[in-house]
Amino acid sequence: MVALALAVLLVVVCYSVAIGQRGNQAATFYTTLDRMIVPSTPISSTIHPYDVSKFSEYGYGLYQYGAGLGYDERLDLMSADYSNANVTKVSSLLRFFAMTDVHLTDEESPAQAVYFGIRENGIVSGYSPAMSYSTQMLNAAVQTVNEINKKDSLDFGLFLGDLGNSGQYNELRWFIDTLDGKMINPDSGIKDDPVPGPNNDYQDEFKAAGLDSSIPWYTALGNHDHFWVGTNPPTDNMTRTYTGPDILKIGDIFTPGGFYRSDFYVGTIDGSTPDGTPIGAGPVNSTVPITVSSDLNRRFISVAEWMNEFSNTTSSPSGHGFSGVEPGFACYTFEPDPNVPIRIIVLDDTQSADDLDVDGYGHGTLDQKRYDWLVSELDKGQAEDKLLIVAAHIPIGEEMNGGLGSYIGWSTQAAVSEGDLLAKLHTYPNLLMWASGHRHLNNVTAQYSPDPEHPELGFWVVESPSLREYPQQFRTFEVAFNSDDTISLFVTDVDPSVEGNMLAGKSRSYALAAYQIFNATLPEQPTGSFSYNAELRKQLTPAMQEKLKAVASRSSERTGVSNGQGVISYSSRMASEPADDTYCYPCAGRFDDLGVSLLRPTVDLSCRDLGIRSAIADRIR
Ligand SMILES: [Ca+2]
Ligand SMILES: [Ca+2]
Ligand SMILES: [Ca+2]
Repeated sequence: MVALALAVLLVVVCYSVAIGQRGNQAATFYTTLDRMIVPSTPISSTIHPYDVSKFSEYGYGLYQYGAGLGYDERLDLMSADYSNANVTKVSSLLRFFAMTDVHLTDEESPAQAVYFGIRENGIVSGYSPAMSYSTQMLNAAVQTVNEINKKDSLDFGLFLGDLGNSGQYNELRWFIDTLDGKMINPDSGIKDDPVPGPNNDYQDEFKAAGLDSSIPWYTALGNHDHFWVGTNPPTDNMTRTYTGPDILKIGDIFTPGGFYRSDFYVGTIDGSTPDGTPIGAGPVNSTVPITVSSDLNRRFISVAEWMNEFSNTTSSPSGHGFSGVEPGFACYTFEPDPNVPIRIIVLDDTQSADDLDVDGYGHGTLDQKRYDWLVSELDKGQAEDKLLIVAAHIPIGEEMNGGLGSYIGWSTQAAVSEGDLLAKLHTYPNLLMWASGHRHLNNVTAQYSPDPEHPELGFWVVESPSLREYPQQFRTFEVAFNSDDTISLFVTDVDPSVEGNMLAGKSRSYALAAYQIFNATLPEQPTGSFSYNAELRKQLTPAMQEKLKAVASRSSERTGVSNGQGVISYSSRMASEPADDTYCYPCAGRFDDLGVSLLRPTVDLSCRDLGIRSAIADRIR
């Protein structure tokens, strides 16, 4: 105990020094480079996720801050004889943030999925006590982005889908209005005030900070943005329940046909209670039906309506990418900086409502039209010597050999198979990254070049974590040009600052508690934490090397490299990390979407075991 206290004291002292070293930069934020959340160990595992009042008594949701996590240097994609000796960063080309799986939730809706969280062996995506605090957590994250931007300006922001939880109009409006800095009323139905007075409970109105107006933001479509709780297109009857007084009835959605049955009331949250007590959930034959105050703002909206809503905004750009895009076709491209040859390809890789129901609608997919569009954009970007980033809700190449493929793996109904799509992507040397959310994980996966003679045909798949589930992080990205004409992509996890923000602080604590209750056996990532920061190296073609050399010389005049960010230290790299280049982190545990952070312990799944290299080699054969 004394040792623990000393360790904590030491950590605090170290921070004071670190803060002092920041000098006049007035930084009031911390990334996970600076410090990480260290959960305390719960003393009981018998608690229910809705026993909120007992959390602290039983040790749930408690944490301290511990040491920061340095960048893991990932040279996986480089040739075998590559030497990193004396390589330095020459220029920073682009900086942005990505936030995903925010899951803004109208917890008082009669058509969420509370029952699937509170029943025996429930899943956190059905119910988490943090779900009532989703707008407050987004607001805290936006404020944290603004602080980051003050120190090192960001070129743009990306939201990678699942902005709302269940395709409701009010959930989407809360999202856009929070980014716009409007008044937010996170209440629905009749007005509640579970703790009398302003600014002291999850239903109170608040003025959102809004994203700094210098940061344009863009968004991709997620499965939760246009399906019932991300799982299925709502039936007509279900759509009616969204705005009515009666609690939705449904069957076990994890069994065939369950979505169309009426075995359970999904229940809802009593928005008049301080902790958001679940009510009205359970089997139809043993549950007394309840009603709620109805609300037309809970209406389910189509993809076209969802896209169109982004024009009703006061932040830039109007439409947030969807302006002028064909209704319902949620794909577009943009170039964040006219001086930097990088193009972002925002792709809708969610399922369509008219797809066949093959174990739900949480799969990744492309129909022929979207695949053709993607190929034409990649062709164009390659021909124009642009570096390319695909931003899409669902990652690629992550579920190919895993046990969760039936729910969130690539669809068997897609116009292009996952293997064929990967093979196609490996024909574009300018493809830097496929950036995604969906699985609520921090994984970074090397998609190796199929041709050892051309390492530039490899690219990175970078997943960003959810703002709903612990560890409730977002990522910053920096694209940098190096002295040996390679590219480094720095990916950094950020915990939203909750200091001085009681409601966002509750969200974090409750999300941690929910994690500890639902997923108590989830192993920590190999870094010893749930965060993952990395420098991802990429080889360029000779043509791109020449092009970026010219850009970098102009850019270094613009941004400089002597701002303390230019020299990256790897001294904090964990000694336990394997030294060979075939490892990666995707497999320590996984979150099954359907929103779902349902843990399925994955025992033997190191990347080596998954055999990503050999899988690609097999495809080439
Ligand atoms: Ca609410
Ligand atoms: Ca209410
Ligand atoms: Ca109140």
